[in-house]
Amino acid sequence: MQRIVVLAGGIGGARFLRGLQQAAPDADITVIGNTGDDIHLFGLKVCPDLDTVMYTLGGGIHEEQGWGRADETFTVKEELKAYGVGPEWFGLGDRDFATHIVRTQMMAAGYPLSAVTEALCQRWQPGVRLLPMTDDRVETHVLIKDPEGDGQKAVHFQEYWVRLRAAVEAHAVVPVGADQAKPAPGVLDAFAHADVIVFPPSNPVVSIGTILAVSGIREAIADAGVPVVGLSPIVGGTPVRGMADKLLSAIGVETSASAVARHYGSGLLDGWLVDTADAGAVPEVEAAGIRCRAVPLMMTDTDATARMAAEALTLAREVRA
Ligand code: FO1
Repeated sequence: MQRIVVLAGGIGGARFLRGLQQAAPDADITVIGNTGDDIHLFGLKVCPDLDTVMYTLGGGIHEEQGWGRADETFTVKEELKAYGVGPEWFGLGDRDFATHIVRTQMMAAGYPLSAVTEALCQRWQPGVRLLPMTDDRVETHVLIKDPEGDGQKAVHFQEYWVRLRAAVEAHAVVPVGADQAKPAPGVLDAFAHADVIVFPPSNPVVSIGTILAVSGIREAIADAGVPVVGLSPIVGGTPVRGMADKLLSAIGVETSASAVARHYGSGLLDGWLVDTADAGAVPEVEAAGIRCRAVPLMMTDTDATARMAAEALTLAREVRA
């Protein structure tokens, strides 16, 4: 059985995984989920990326939105608002609240996040092994221009992304705590026993970049001795979804399919898929020592996504040969 390890952020990673499951129904898939987006709200621990993967693969996601639960209601949020308790800018629905309550309760009882995630997945049966990148606390902060002065100010990633809609200038992205964090149980083992490691078209800075920042993870991938292939989240010079361009600029990387591949580098990546619109970038990526192919990369539906996933697995076989 083919063992595939996938590094995943939220919506992009989750949708890619659904295609991968269709393309490789018999594969043993382990997902290393980003937890740098996690936030504590109303005394609860919220893990947006883990939940997005779990709900998407488990059939509970709000399909159009890409995050949160289907058939959601917001009574608790309205009641909190009536008490003057915010933040109002982060939309937690009633069904979603239950997940955060269970998680927080289990963690207060001493269970690590990895064990809690496994317990939550008992209900959702996502068909993959979902591991948080770490059980330790890591929080992505974005350094922005202080709107109330001339200086700079660090805000939580969710505040930058959701409240400020990435509309303010970002100077740096810091995965606070990542260098001291240890990979969660099972993560290093998954890399060591993988047949292929995949970077889906997730955000290269705050999703994949944060996972790679956890001490030992980048090295474990580079040393795994198996093909590492990625899919570009940038098509025709713009992010397929989200605001990845803002964060790429913050870390000094151009918003192009080729620049993202070179940012990961040939020390990490063996193969890279770009969209057919970026076919011109293939020689540049190959010159950087990364095998590159141009194929359609729009995740318009699960069939199209499955074809992308199949191309990634074919590229992995090619680089192994
Ligand atoms: N994204 C939004 O744009 N607005 C929200 O109010 C919001 C709430 C939210 C609640 C739970 C959850 O799991 C995800 C949520 N997201 C929301 C998505 C999230 O902010 C980001 O898209 C990810 O963290 C980036 O991967």
